[in-house]
Amino acid sequence: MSLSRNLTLWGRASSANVQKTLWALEELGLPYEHRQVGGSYGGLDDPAYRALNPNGLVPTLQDGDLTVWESHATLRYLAATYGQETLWRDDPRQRAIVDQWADWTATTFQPAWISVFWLLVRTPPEQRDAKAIAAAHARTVAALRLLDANLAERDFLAGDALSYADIAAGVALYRWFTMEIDRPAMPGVENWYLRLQQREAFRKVVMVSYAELVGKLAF
Ligand SMILES: N[C@@H](CCC(=O)N[C@@H](CS)C(=O)NCC(=O)O)C(=O)O
Repeated sequence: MSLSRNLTLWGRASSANVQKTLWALEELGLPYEHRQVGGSYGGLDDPAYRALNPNGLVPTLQDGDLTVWESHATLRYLAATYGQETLWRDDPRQRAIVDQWADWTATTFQPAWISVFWLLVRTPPEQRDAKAIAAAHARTVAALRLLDANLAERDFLAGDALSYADIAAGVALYRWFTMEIDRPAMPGVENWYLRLQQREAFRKVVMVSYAELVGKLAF
């Protein structure tokens, strides 16, 4: 396997999906160049960016002559290439569980919590829809209860060590625990959040202000 270690990450640091890739890069101690695009930085419609990512969103990761987009694909790539002893799981039976939580995050958990964030934080107060917020909040709590039950049995989503599934799902936590919402007690999730806060990469990348997103529906 060639380890080119010529990494460039494209995407604004305030994006939850970009934070996944950033967290993995930091967790693995990899050197990388960070190019802020998207949001108020713009640039996603530039032909040069579209040539890298025809989907026109962030993040996009380059490693030498490889370009990959979709945040979870970037996580899997970084984990498989640089995190064999840490974020990756070689045993297909263990990896199946990591993938289960990562894919569930993409299809179920993230759409729920991101909806709460959009409806509550990104939507200006006068445009907020209380019924829609309540419905998204209920979906998020239901998803968190699955995480909570799983985390009652183990320290991290797929066992006793961090995997890329914890990164995929864990980027939600700072926002969940700082939004003005009801939070039913969930000791498994709360202890997981405390455990993640002990990691420098999590504090640096995820526990950052989202003030620039408040009341902004434009991107
Ligand atoms: N499924 C994609 C979603 C990417 C996505 O929705 N990115 C958002 C930011 S979180 C984006 O690019 N928004 C436009 C912008 O930031 O200007 C992934 O996981 O990478």
